[in-house]
Amino acid sequence: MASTATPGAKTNRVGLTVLDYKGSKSTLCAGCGHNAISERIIDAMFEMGIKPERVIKTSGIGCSSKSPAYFMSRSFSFNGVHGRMPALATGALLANRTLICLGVSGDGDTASIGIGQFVHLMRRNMPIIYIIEDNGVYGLTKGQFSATADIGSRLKSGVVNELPAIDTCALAVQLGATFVGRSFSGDKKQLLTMLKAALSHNGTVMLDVVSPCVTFNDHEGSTKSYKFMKDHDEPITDVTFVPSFEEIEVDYAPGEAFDAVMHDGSKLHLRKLEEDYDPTSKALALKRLAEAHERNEVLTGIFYVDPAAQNFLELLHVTDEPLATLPPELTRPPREALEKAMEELR
Ligand SMILES: Cc1ncc(C[n+]2csc(CCOP(=O)(O)OP(=O)(O)O)c2C)c(N)n1
Ligand code: SF4
Ligand SMILES: [Mg+2]
Repeated sequence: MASTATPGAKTNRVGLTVLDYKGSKSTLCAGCGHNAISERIIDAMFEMGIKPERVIKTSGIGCSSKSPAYFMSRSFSFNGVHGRMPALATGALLANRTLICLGVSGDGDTASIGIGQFVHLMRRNMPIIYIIEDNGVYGLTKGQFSATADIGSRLKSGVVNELPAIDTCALAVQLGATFVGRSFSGDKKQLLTMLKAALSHNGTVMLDVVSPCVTFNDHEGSTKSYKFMKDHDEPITDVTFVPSFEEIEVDYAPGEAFDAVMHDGSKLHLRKLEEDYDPTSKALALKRLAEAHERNEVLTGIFYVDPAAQNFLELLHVTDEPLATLPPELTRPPREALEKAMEELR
């Protein structure tokens, strides 16, 4: 579909303007971190020149899960049952492997009701970009603690969370996701770069994005507030990403950098802010995440990446031609084949 935007506006490599990536007007609260994430998704898709019609947006239930309505109206979208987005996304990708799947979830949707689906998605290395818009509460149902709320965190009412948080990044690394990072909705540059790199990855990308809920969890005593993130954000890697269609020289500092060539030829450059940090080591990623919790820091950046791992569709030898568009004679066995099979069972 051609661009519908004003003539003369800046276009990307597929001839679309940023307006072609917009969605409906947001009904979320003004200042909600989820709105900023939607904006970064629009920018990343536009800058990467992704055709909106190639994208399927999947989500569960929550303010976060409503947000796909507010970007990329021209894409496919399925707002499913609470915590069941992984099953939806898996089905869509199995039916049509040419789609780019962007899964948007919340910390409640993922780490509470959806934890069972989440863990199995992570261990399959399904090619999906899974974003948790993480505010530590169930925003849509008026701000109860979720399972990512930090121990000691306090609600406005004074209630203190006495349970330890589930670290979705540590879980994803341990279970087999091949691109795992954390960012902050208020860090435009880092989040945009991570989203662009995610679009070149051939496997599960799990991004936990701290996204303050201004209505229920942005006060003193919350560990998911704008102020807390400004004071405790500790980047572990500085991310630079050069898409395959851009020939830009990046000045790499030898010994302090990690470079990964993604499957489409794009380059992911991680400047390691700690000299001995190796983003290909699961053990190191888990150790640093655990240490960060002890130090009350929120570690951000890409913690773990494996650009060469086989994804789930490759493992299953799914046909190159999408199952959804294969002709019936290839997907439906003829009557004789069925009769022969029945005969063999007699
Ligand atoms: C099966 C089911 N159980 C419970 C609910 C109620 N419910 C709606 S949204 C939600 C939690 C949303 O929290 P989160 O995923 O963190 O999204 P946020 O609103 O914070 O962005 C709950 C428990 C529901 N809709 N369906
Ligand atoms: S209630 Fe919280 S999470 Fe929901 S839209 Fe408002 S600020 Fe965002
Ligand atoms: Mg939430």
